[in-house]
Amino acid sequence: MRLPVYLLASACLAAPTTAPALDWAGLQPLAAVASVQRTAAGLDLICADGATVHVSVLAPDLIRVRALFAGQPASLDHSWAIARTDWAAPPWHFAETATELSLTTAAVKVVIQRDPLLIAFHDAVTGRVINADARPMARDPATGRLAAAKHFGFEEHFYGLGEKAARLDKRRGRFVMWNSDTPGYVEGRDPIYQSIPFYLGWEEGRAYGLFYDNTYRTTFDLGHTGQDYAAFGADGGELNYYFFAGPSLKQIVSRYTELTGRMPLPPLWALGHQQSRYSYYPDTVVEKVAEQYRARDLPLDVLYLDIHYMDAYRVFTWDRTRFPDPSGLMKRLAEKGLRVVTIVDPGVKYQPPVPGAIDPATDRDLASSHESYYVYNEGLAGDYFLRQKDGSLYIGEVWPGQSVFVDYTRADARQWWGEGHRALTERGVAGIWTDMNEPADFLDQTGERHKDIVFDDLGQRAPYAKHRNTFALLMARATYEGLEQLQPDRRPFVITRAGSAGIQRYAVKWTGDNNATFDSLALNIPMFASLGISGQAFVGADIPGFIGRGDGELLARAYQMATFVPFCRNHSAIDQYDKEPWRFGSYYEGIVRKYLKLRYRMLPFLYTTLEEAHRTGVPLFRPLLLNFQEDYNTVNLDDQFMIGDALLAAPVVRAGERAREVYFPAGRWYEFETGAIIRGGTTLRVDAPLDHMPLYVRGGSIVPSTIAMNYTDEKPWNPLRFDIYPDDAGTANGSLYEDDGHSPDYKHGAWRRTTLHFANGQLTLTPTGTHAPGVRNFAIVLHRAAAVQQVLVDGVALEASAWTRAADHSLTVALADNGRARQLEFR
Ligand code: MIG
Repeated sequence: MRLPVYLLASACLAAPTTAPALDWAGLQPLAAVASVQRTAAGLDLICADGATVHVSVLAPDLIRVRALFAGQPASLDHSWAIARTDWAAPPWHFAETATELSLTTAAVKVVIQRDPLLIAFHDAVTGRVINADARPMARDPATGRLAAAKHFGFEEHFYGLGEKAARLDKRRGRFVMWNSDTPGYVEGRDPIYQSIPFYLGWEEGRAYGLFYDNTYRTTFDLGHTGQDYAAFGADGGELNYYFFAGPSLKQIVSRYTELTGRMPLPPLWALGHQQSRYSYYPDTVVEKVAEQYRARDLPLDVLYLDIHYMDAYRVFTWDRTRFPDPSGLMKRLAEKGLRVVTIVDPGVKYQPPVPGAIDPATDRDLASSHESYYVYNEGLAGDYFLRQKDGSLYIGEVWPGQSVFVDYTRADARQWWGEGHRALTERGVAGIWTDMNEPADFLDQTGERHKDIVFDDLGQRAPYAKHRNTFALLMARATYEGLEQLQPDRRPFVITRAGSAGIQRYAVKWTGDNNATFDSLALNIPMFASLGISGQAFVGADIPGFIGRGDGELLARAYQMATFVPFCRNHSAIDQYDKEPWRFGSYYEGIVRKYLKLRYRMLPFLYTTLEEAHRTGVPLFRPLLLNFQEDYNTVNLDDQFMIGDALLAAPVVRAGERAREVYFPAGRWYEFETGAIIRGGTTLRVDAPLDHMPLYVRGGSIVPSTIAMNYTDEKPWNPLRFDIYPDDAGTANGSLYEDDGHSPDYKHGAWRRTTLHFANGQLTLTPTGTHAPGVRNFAIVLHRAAAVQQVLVDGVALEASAWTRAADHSLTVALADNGRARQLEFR
């Protein structure tokens, strides 16, 4: 019997790896500035050695620096990461002295020292140095290696870098970007699946961002090797970075996602609970899972089919024995309110046809493919597969055995791959799960065996070293664009493991093969928070963990945390114990049910914060620092998080723990379950029995919610509830975003936003937009309302029967939604 490969891989790769230090030997610094040319967008510095450095202004707070070293081969000024290139340079002015040049916008002053060539970014208003070169940028002419070094602040903290198995604050860390299949990773393992070369620096409350737009193997040394500098460098490509002047973290993330693109809105059901395992088959087992969910009154929106649904792992086929009638299966599941997401791996079985065999004209996905495999044949005919320098096909090994891979840098290959998903969508598949896209290869997980592969890359014939990290991005792009074409009336749902900068435009993210352990659960918080501030707002991890068995306690704690994690999916490895919510007995199942019901009640809030992330780039799952940027107590807070501006969760992430410390930033907080008030600016020890996750609402919030349900479109949001939690000044604000939940019409204005403002006992509720949610009621809940004697709606006093008081001192007013602005007064 063959051992599961991930176990083999984890056995030999389990030890945390240490990234190599940035090696300055052989690197030649840029020469001094010899002359400068002003362009519409900025400055071109010409160095004494013939190098040029382009400093361009994209926005007042966004500056691009691109160095082209002497003797460096010319390459297209093109990046697969960048979504926006049409920046209109805002006003800026230029000044020079004998030793310095400067370029000043409304936000930032870029000061360029001529000799040696050092760039410093100053706050244009205060003059404070935001960030400055510690050394001139450098390149090794022999190898093409590049490096840049910045001053490392004694009080500087670092964030971002996408998916890292590391804590929130990256200070003193060293990280490498090289997409890697790392099953069973633990804290410290580096690199893992994704490469997002974007970090944020924070010093005394003020932040900046830096995106090193380079997809080669890059290294970030954030004060690890020494405290002389924070450095970054790459094995090749260009020294090309974008500097975000800040000082607001939210503004930086917003700009970064303007540059690299924002997450399109996923369908509402993507926020529903999802169940997977490696693998559910045959179809009768899938239906049993569905039946159990409904019989047990456990919410579920999505079921996953892992690699065994395919015919011998051949992509875009179905195993006819296990799934004789996929369309029928999906129809029956749809009647239960369930959708199906199927896995799609990049490896295409290398299978030259048996002589004389021909592919059938129809139902090719269901036909026997043992003699001829249409996907291989078509790919070969189109010449879409990756080849090596000598022209031979690259043949690696993944689940189907010998396999070839697509060159997704080619538009025609992407189009073809996207179209291939028809085999799934026409049977009723609702979303696509792209796995193994680092790309994984059982023959070699390091990339060494692949180094002679050539990518078309807009005709540049670029090396593998440039494109390992873009592979998942471009495969996800092909998938997303394919789904858009196949189902123009629906929002694509694509989930990915690997990725690089810009991946959020095409796919949501789960954190791969985590462990069913408390350590792994604890790591989720800094990982999701870091992914969020690196542009990926829709993230989650396998619940309660992919590898290992876990137990009821872990399951309960994992679901408590996942209540407010965007992607909420239970999954388990092939040879592991089952992990569906009922597998550990009714006590734990009851806790899971309680929290899943809470999640569905909170859908209006989750969807509203999701839309905010789509529109602004600011993620829903947030480190406290993002909301309390000046609060030093949040710089390395790894075991609490916020959802949007309003909710603070402090899940238990340690076995056996039944109470924990919670840090409350300044202000008023409400305990979610009791409405009790907590004065912030302190750390408190709070009770956390196994059936309870400490959860709080920030005073000053208005939180939308609705009734519990078992799948997202089971019931309309009726009544729609708004909880008002006044701050110390008696004010509160909030909003609700709604649309049809599944079509792309939201892009063309088909939405409704209700804004709520509460002050001096008066609530105004103002809907805008064209989406019509239908007939329904509001339940308006004012917390700490013991003193209220009378409620007026649009100036008319309500009968006492129209409002109720609860033991937690809240007062609830029932009200029909008449589609118009409303005014409530609490006297
Ligand atoms: O080497 O498709 O991360 O979620 O169940 C294992 C089988 C390949 C890895 C994914 C995991 C999935 C599994 N895949």
